[in-house]
Amino acid sequence: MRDPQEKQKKNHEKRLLPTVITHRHLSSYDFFSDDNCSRAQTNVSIALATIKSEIGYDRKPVAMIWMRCSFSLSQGGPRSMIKLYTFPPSTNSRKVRIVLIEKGLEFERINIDLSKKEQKNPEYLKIHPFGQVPALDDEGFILYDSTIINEYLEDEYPYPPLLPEDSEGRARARLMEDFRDNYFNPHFVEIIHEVRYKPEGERDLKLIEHAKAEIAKCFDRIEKELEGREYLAGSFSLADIAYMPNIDLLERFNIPVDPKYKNMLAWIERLKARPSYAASAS
Ligand SMILES: N[C@@H](CCC(=O)N[C@@H](CS)C(=O)NCC(=O)O)C(=O)O
Repeated sequence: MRDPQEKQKKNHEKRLLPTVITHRHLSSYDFFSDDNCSRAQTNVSIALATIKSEIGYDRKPVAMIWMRCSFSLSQGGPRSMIKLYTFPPSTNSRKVRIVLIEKGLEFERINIDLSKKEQKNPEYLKIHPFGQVPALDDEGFILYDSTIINEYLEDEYPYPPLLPEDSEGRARARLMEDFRDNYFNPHFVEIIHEVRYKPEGERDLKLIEHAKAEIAKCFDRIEKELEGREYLAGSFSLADIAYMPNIDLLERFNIPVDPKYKNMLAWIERLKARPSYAASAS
C-alpha cells in the first residue's frame, strides 16, 4: 500500500492548482492594511511556511494573483484533471462542485442529463452502479455519493480544510450533513419530482404542500445549531456546503423562512456571499 503522506504530497504537487493562502494565514500579519510590496512578499513567505508546517512540504509558487481576500499561487507541471459526473440542477452534484471550487481544484464536468435518463445508460452504470449523479473520477479512482466524495476530497486535498480540527467539531459537521441528506433534502427531491418532471395538471399538490411543511420543520433544528455560531460546525465546513444547493430551491419553490429564524437567515446570506455559491450554480 502507498504511504498516505507520499500520496498526498504527490497529489498536491500535481494537482492542487491553485493553492490558496487564505485570510487565516495572513491576517495575523496585518497584511490587508498594508500596500507595501516587499511587506506583501514577506507575508506570503510566512504564509507559505505556515502551510508547509500544516501539510509537511514546500509549495513553489510561480505566479501570484491578487484576489480580494486571498492569494492564488499557481504551479506549473503535469496535471491530470479530476472528472466530475454531474447534472447542473442536481443538488447533490452541486455539493461536490462547491467543494472542488472551495479547494481550488480544477475539474472537468461530464454532464449526465437526468431528464434523458442518461444516468441509467449501461456505460454510466459502470461508473455509478446505482445510476445517479454525482460520481467522481480521480486519476482512475472512481467513487460516488456526494457525502463520501466530499469526505474523500477533504482527505486527499486537505487544504483549505473544510472540517474542524477537533473531533467534536468534525462530528457536529457530519451530524448536520446527515440531517441535510436524510431529513431535509429528500423533501426537496419530492417537490422536484412533481414540479420538474410532471405537467402542471398532473402534480400532486397535497404531496408538495406536505413536503414544504416538512422542510419548514427542519428550520428549528438549523436555527438551534447556529446559536452563537456563524456556521454549523463553528467554521465554514462540509456541513454548510451540504445545505448551499438547497438555498436557491427555497426561493424557487416559494418556501419562506420565517423572520423568527434570525440565525438561519444571516447564515443563508453568508453562504450566498461566498464566490463558490454563484460559481457552482451550473
Ligand atoms: N446519496 C446520493 C444521492 C444521489 C442522488 O439522489 N442523485 C440524484 C440527483 S440529486 C439522481 O441522480 N437522481 C436520478 C436517479 O436517481 O435516477 C448522493 O448524495 O450522491
